[in-house]
Amino acid sequence: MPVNHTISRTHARTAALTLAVAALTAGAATGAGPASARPADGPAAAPAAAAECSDAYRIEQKLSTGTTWRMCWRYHKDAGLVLNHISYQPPGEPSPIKVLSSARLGQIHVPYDDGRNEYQDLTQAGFAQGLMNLKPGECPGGTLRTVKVPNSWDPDRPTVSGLCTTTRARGHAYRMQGERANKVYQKQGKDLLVYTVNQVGWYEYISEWRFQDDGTITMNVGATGSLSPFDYDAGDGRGWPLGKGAKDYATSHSHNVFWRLNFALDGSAKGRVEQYDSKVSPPANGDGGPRNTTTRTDITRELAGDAKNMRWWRVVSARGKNADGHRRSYEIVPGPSAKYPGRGYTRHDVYFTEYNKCEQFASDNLPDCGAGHGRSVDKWVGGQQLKRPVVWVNIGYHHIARDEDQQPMPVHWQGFSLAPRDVTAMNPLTPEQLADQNGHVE
Ligand SMILES: [Cu+2]
Repeated sequence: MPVNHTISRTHARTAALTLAVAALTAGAATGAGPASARPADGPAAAPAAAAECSDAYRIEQKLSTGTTWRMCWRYHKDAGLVLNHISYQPPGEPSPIKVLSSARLGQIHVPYDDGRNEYQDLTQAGFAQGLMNLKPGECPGGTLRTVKVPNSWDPDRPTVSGLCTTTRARGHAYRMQGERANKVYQKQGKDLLVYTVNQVGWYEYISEWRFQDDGTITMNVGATGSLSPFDYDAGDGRGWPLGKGAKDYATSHSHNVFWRLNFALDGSAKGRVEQYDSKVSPPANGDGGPRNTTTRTDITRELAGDAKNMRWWRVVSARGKNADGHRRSYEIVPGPSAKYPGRGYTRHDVYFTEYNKCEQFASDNLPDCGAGHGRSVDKWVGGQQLKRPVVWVNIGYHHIARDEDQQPMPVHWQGFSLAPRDVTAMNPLTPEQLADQNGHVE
């Protein structure tokens, strides 16, 4: 949130809004504007599950490939968009499979390299209040919903047309040459996208949730808008020169984004966490090739985890198995991350904490949780037994500005995925002709 703290928030926002409007106009003039939107779809069909929310707060999308995603949404005064009761129903699955009870951002921490500014965008800088109105062209082919912003600072805009749900082609879901040369099995994947744009100072964050027809969920935050005009002092004598010559130095900074996930696989908040590590050993005495040994560690107590080569985690259902008799699980697949060692809470890539209603934000936690209860996620890893694990994922991006960042700043993305592991017995998009190819195939 690169806005100088001596500048009033209102002033900064108005100025940034003007820039954003200018940017959209420029985009349209060069033919780079988004495609025009279709009329909104009619009301969604009644959900198979009990109504966990009213129609206005329900998102239900059957993708053209046959997979249906269902969820409820609400808008939190600090966290912004919250997705609840998320379920996945691939073709052939008789009922929705519950995945997450809640998913949202947990914080965006923005420290500047010169040590002079450090922002907590969700809890101190008005991230949720900065929800932006979207035009239909910014939600191509989709539906824009009206969001009531709780405790709106601006009485003139208590509601914002700010939530887009739409679908997008992903390219190949799979391709396979059949037994006969003239037979190719291929499918083009489709995704449901759910996103908002939130302005914080001069920046605009696109919070995107992507629900794929193969069960993968990908969450990304994209930062765009513009660099703050007040951060060209490069107070530490470094930064990167933007503009002619070497006069204006943009101060480098990090965006450390946290997501907070409450799993509810098969409808149960209980779940096991497992960590897998693989170790490659060199060939022994010229006998064969290198060997790779994978070991599982059960994470039974709260953990601050560090990503590592050939390490991964999964959350395993306490209740459900797929048709092969294997426990359903979701694997955490982190995207590229520049881990920022400057604060205790940014030192680890993933945190598994036992559910505590009071623990809401990864840093600068807002509720008063009582004396001695820390205010950031690193303090909540206290050795408690994990029965109802909450997963916090931290993905960092070190932003050293470049000439191309003006103007507007191209979107830079950071995020991670949740990949289904044994949620279904086979590829959920398997064509009928290959449905018997499960396990060893002769
Ligand atoms: Cu940045």
